[in-house]
Amino acid sequence: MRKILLVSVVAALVMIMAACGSNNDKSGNANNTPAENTGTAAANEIVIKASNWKFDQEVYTIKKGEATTISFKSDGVHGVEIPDLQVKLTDGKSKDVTVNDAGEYELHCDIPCGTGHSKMIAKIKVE
Ligand SMILES: [Cu+2]
Repeated sequence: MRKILLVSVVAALVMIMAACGSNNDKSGNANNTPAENTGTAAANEIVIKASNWKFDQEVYTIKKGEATTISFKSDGVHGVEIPDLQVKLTDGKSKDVTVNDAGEYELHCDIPCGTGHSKMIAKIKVE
C-alpha cells in the first residue's frame, strides 16, 4: 500500500518536472532570438548629396535612438561634417550613428570649395 502511494507521488513529481522542463525550453527559445542580435547593421539610412553649392535637402531627419547609416555623395569637391555627432565624410563614405538626444544638429561642407562654400549648411533633425 505504501509502495503504491510512493510510486504515484514519484510519478506525479516526474510529470511536474517534465512540465517545468518544457516551460524552460520555451523560455530558452524566446531568449535565443538571434535574429535581432545579428541585425547589427543599421536599419535606417539617409543619403546626403552635395553639389555646387548646396546640399540636396535643408533638413535630414533621423530617428532618435535608432542606428542610422549616414551616407555622403558629392558632385564636385565637397565634404560633410556634423561636428556634434562626430561625423566627417568625403564622397562615397558613410558612418553609422545612434543619436539618443532629440534636436537639430548643424551639418556643413568642410572642404573649401569655392564661392558658395559658406552657404553649404543644412541640418540633421533627430526626433
Ligand atoms: Cu565647401
